Amino acid sequence: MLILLLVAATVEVPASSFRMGSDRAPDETPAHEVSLLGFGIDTTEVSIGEYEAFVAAGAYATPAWWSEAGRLWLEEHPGGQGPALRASGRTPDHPVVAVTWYEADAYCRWKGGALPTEAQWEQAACGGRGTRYAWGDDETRLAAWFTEGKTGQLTGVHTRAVAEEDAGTRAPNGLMHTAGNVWEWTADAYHSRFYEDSPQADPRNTAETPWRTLRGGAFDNLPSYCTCTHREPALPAQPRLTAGFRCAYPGAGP
Ligand SMILES: [Ca+2]
Repeated sequence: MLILLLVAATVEVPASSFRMGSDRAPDETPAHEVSLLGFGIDTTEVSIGEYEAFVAAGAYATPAWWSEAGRLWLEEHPGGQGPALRASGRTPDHPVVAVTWYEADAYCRWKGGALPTEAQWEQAACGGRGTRYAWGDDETRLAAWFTEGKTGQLTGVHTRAVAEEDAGTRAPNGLMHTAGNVWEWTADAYHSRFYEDSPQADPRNTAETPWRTLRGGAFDNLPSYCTCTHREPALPAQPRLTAGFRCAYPGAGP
């Protein structure tokens, strides 16, 4: 008898309020109350196989699936970084990397969703429990899970498969690899002082800044980069070997 270990495709996050941010870093302050409509979010990071299915469906030849800014980017980069760099020697069940914000955004549109806002990502990962990580505050779980890297020097793309069980680092709602593995693009423009006057309901920073926000840290980062609240600015057109994404969906999911 074949027994399959199934990972639910999406996690449903009901309408909720939670305390966003922290007092640990200037761009995470002030911690503030935020309310969100219910949404669905991918349980795992998007895998190489999932992304290449998007490519095979005509991603780079179908401008209608892209944002206006994405279409401008697409004209200059008709194939993205290519499948070899996106895979970087790994099997298709590992998280896709080397995709720009524009590509991640287009993929999520194609799936019927969008990149999660920073608030959605933070709520889904830590649920306003006030802990540093999805599972609590114990950094050693992260150290046990990521045995390579942690030097700040990128020596290779040392990810784990997106659905590989991870020694107690899942969020209580089932979300996987919010801490580490790969950074995850969010919908928000990055501004270090956004929390000082951000909207209380379903916030998303749409300001014209050069930056977008990455969340969650990657395989080569120290645990302090992998907390639920850490915010990392990144240029949307810059592909990184340490960054991927997951998608969010209106309502309960796709
Ligand atoms: Ca991650």
